[in-house]
Amino acid sequence: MLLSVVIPFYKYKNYLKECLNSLLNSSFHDFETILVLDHNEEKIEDLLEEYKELKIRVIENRNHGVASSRNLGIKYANGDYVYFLDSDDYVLEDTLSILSQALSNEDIVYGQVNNTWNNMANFLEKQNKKMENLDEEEQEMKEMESMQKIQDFLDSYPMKDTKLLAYYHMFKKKKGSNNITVLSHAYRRQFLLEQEIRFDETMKYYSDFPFVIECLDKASSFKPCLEAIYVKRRHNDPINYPALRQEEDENRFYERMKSYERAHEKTDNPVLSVLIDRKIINYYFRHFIRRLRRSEKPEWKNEYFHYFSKIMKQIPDKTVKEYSYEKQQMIKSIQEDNLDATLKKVRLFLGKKKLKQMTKNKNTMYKLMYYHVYLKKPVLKNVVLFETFNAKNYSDSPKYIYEYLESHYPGQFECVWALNNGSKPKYGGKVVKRFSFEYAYYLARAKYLVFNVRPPLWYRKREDQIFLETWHGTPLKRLVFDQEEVTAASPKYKQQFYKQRKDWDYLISANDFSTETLARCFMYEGEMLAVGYPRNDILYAENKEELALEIKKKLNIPLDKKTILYAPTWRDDEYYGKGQYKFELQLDCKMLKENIGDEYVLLLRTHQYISDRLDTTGLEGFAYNVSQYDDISELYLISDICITDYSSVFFDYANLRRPILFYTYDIEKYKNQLRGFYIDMMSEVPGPLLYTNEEVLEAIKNIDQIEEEYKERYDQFYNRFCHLDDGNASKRCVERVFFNKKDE
Ligand code: C2G
Repeated sequence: MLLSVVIPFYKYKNYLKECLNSLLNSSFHDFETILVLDHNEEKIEDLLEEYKELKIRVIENRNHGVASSRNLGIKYANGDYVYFLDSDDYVLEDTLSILSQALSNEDIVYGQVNNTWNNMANFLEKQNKKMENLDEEEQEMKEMESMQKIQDFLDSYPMKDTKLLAYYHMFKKKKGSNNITVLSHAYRRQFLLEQEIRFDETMKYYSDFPFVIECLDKASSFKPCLEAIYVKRRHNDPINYPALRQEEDENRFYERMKSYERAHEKTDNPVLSVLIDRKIINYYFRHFIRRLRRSEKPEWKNEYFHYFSKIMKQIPDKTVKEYSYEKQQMIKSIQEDNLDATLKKVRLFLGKKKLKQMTKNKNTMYKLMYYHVYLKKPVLKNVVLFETFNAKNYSDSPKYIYEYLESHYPGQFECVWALNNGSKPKYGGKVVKRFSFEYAYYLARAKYLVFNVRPPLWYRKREDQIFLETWHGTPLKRLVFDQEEVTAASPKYKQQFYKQRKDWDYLISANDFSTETLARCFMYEGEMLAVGYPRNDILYAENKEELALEIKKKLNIPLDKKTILYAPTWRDDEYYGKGQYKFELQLDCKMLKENIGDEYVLLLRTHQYISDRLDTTGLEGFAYNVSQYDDISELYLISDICITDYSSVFFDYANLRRPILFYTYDIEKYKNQLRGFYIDMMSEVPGPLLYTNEEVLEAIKNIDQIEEEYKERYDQFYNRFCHLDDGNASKRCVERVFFNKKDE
């Protein structure tokens, strides 16, 4: 047998499934799978059954820890080579096959790690997109640069052999990870056994480092196989499913130090020794000084500092001299165990760095003012800052809360709107541009903040501020902690959300379903305002016919025709860049115009994330692009039929009890790959799912029949999701938040 794949398993079965799946789909088969169960509480019999083709050998580990599990793997392996695979990572279809072709007699054949936050399907899709957008010239330049780096490295040492190249690759800094890893390489089993190389079982986090150093020291032959990609998956939910590297632990610091000491003990090789020292210095500049400066834990300035000082002291001057004068000075201070001097230099160093960053980007100067000036001034008692969809428009619940405040308590509050689209709030509220000095000022000093999405990440909640999060829809698509994969947002999304939601004093919920779902998927513990949606108050206005007429006139659309609103949502996987999503209209407007143009007009409304502009040439007098119109609630009022897909739009529109059609041409992909839903669209939504333009046309033509057909389901839906809305949600919300009144 050529290869033994050793998988230590501690927890998180879902990841393990993906890992085993990747082995099953491997194009190479001459390997054995050794699964070492380490203190496993999750039952995995079903997985063993599902992947029985892999003939997994299960070994129970009684000692615990990844180090001892891997050691057991070495002990029981039968293959010529041992390949370590963590249970939360995976290999690509051709990884093992490429690797196996490179295996001959070398002690170590080294592959390459690719870091990702995604599962295999999304990882591959992103890789494909990258390939599609690849600029060949740019790529060539990059390759040349990296070749040059290797050459420079090799030239800087007098010895010339394959070992040096292996050192280079193993020590190379990689985007997203700075650790030396045992992963992605194949180790000749006899080499490990003869040299008695094992993982240090007293270590929980950093046993890789000394292990790899010992291998590098003792191996007599190496071979590169960088095309054999190992995919290291980072956990996007460090709150509920932290990876080992994300776990908080008191012992982490000492263990890290121990790993440096052990690594040095394992080798006398001068090149390796220098490389280890550079790693230590790198840790000092990248992590240690920041902790030293900012951590509230006293250990960093006491025990940790003195301990690290001892380790730094052992680094020879020759290595220190490779660094800039300023860095050398900082290294010297810690080597002398001088805390005050170190702190002084560190403060200056980090301050300069920050200033450089700030001045490089003048646009962020307002943040400097926010932290250093505005936050230091007292909170302004009656000031309220409103923002919807990152200041993209004047709409949603904040608008209705604002208008209720202004109309019922005129002059009592100073209301400020963050708005970037030139809209003017009713009652003449003050407008500031998002991410301006004024914005930062109000963010720091307004007593009340009313937002329908999250505030900027740099926002710091003050004790006497009151934050009202209105959110922006009843959830249909899975959100935050209910989402296994986060494909659209930053990989740190869950972690950030966890922190940010602690700032919310109140969260609005539109119905009992949202109360339960939002509390769970946001892990929200603050007060839930189950008051209905302020943004839906207008749908219950007594003068809604009058209002509808005014809105139609404002939009310049025919008054004698019926109106269809098409309001789809965005797709997580179709984007140009951050927050800029693509949308290709799949609705055949031309065909609709020809068939129903005499009776209807069509309003096209893309989601606020969409940056594509719809083209309505040739559709004049029939299709109107209302994507830039501020408030979709007003559009609901003037629409006789609403067509949507997976947007929360239909939960609100149902308040009008008018017909809803679902144009769900990509439901399979959306449901399975992109998001997953909370309710069953097939059986629970208040209208038919339509997959083709012909079906949409037919449904419009037979809308009375559809209304009749879906009547019962519509009623059930209305009772479940619209039961709190009655036109007084703003009132209930304002009384609770601004006047501290509680419902009896
Ligand atoms: N919206 C709009 N026009 C569209 C789609 C949506 O104006 N074409 C507005 C509606 O007010 C809708 C809100 O944006 O309720 C949220 O849009 P969704 O399509 O539901 O998507 P998303 O922004 O991902 O929010 O809990 C709700 C979720 O957070 C969904």
